[in-house]
Amino acid sequence: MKKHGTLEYTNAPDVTVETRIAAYQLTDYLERLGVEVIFGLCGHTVIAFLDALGKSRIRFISTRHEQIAAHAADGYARASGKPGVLLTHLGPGLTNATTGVANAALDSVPMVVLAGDIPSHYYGRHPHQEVNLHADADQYEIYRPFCKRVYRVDRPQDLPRIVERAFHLSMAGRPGPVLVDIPMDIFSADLPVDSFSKLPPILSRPALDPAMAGRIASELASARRPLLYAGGGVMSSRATSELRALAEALEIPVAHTLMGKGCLEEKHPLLLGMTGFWGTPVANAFCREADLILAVGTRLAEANSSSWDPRFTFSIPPSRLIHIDIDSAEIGRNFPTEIGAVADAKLALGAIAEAAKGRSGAVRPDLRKTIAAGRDEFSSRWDHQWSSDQYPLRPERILSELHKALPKDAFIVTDVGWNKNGVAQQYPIDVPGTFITPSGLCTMGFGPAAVLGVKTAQPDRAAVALIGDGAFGSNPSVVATAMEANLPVVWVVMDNSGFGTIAGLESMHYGWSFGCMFECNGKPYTIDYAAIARACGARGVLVKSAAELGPALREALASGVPTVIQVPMENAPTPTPGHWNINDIYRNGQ
Ligand SMILES: Cc1ncc(C[n+]2csc(CCOP(=O)(O)OP(=O)(O)O)c2C)c(N)n1
Repeated sequence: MKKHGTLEYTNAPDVTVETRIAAYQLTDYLERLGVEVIFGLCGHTVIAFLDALGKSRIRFISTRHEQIAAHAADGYARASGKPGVLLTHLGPGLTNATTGVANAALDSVPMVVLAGDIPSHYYGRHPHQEVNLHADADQYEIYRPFCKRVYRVDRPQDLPRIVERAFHLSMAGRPGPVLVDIPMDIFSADLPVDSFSKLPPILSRPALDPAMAGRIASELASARRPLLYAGGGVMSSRATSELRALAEALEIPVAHTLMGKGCLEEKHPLLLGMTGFWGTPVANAFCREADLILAVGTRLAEANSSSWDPRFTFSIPPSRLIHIDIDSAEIGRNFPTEIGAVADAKLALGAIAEAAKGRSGAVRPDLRKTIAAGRDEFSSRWDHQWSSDQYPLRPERILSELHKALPKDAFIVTDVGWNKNGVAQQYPIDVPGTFITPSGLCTMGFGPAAVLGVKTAQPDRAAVALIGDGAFGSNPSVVATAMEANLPVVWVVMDNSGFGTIAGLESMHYGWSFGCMFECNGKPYTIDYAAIARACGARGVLVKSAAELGPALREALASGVPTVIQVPMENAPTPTPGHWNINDIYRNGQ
């Protein structure tokens, strides 16, 4: 017979063990794993867990929409190096979070999603809020295409093992999200007190074997125009000093992807900049003309590779490609690859840099001068705009004021639109890891929410979200969350009264921006986002001249209060030195 707090096993009926409710054991375990914070939103399926969470040392940051919680968990993971943890209710709670979890997946960000589900004894009866049109208790399948693993916990005794696996898998190999779908009765089940005893293993990352490191170093040393190409894997494995050591040992220029920005400090004489559609001409030209490219921690994705069109960024062959990535599936997908290696970027670059010691690379006496001239030529096209006084502001003036006002180690979190493209192309990032941006899924709505997680992870450093009005308008409740969680972040809203980037694209091809601008009764529709912030109890500033922006930023950073700075801005496009195949697809029928 079952007594309170004890459990009799059917296979060992004589043994009575001391038990404790699973939810309390789970939060104890999460504490032991070092979980400091969980982002999420409540529902009847998770309040048993919330009760335990509220009595634990773990912070719970409650958002007004699950997508915000997911992006915040993502931002937390990027800024802390630890898995982000997300809590959702079943059905609409879980589906609301999909975009944020998929965004983390496409950027290889570790995350554990704990989702409530229907009571397990109601499997097959299609209870309240269940997704069940193709199978019973099926909601976890929604996450399959973008999670490394989706678990549904069918028995209480499986919960400890599955949670341990989820944390392990989220970090192992290529990081990413793992779903643990928990029927609500399992939170309330009794489990023997020592159920959560197994911790995830300390992981050794895969290294590059010394023979291969030597071979790659020798190939780089004997190439005439070698190039290093750094992706997000270089940043997430904290491999920037190894990258620099290799580049300097053999005097090799470095280009990078969107997520690789920050791999070398901006003034480094071997830094070319970002490649691709929104990249820089000099980075694209060096990539095209390289005889050997060592690509590390990148999937050579479309935007960074100018839709793989050999006329613009990579021309492989005749360039030869060596590709190192933690995920074997990425190697050889888009370009013929001479050598592929599955390894951690830090260990691999460290080993190649070590093997390069004592060797010398191709003699290119003018290399640094050519790079500097290429960078200067490109920046001369727009750097005069950095001091433009025009109102509504030029976007470049917004970057210049940010650069003057922000400490070097401040986080700059972008969304999609001019903010992402402009920062990646034109804004100096000197401290690795301070540029946080959505790359793979490119989710509008990421920036305003991710900055909350970044600030949670790094409360002593400034965190600014540079975002469009489209993104901010999609979920302004981030301000309420920042107030409740006491997160003094700054949102700089680049306000062009529309989905500006897409408006510009449509206008370029079709001569108008139908469906892309904010309008009311045929007139431009502008929202007072600063007033929304004030209504939430936060600070809200509407900038009325270019000169006001700098002081507004400094006051916001000093205030210790969440602040929205709304900056009316011209919808000027970012230069596009590369190519994007979509521009070959559009056809104007009239
Ligand atoms: C969730 C989502 N919906 C749609 C898009 C397509 N999209 C890309 S950029 C963009 C416009 C963003 O507008 P805004 O935030 O105002 O920035 P701006 O382009 O004006 O700089 C849109 C809608 C997207 N990336 N994500």
